[in-house]
Amino acid sequence: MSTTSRKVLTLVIIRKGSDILLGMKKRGFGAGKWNGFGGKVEPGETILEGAKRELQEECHLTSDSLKEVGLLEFEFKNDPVLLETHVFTSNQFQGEPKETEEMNPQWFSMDNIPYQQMWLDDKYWLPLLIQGEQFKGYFLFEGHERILNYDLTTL
Ligand code: 6OG
Repeated sequence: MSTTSRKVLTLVIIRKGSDILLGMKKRGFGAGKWNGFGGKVEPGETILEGAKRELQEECHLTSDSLKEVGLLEFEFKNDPVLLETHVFTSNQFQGEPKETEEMNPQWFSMDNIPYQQMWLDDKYWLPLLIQGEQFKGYFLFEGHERILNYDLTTL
């Protein structure tokens, strides 16, 4: 498939002890799924700045110690846009997660992650993040509920 454009996105997974913070996406792309916090990087900001901004906008947390641990490329069959998604994590943050118009945040125990209500790729790479690994991956979707092929490597 020929890709004609790339969108640069961020995805932030906050950890606290043995819990991780996910948000129920209330609207837009991925609505109805639990996911980390993130979105499009805006012109004039770095990818890290975009990650921090989205974390603040979507659940009111701030973190000065986000670490980039993964790079995921998503394509959808018959869609020329490739989503270049930079994955960050941290266990240091300020504030209490708060529901916003975009997301309803909730802590999940790492052994009780709601994979059934998440993007299908998450069950492949989220365990790597939890184990402290760095990773790079590519996923080709057909629609939102089927992966046609994928490739995932730890770095
Ligand atoms: P907005 O459209 O809300 O940004 N995202 C994905 N996350 C996972 N786990 N799997 C996918 O598989 C994803 N595709 C996109 C990146 C979209 C948010 O959703 C993430 C952004 O954080 C296809 O601005």
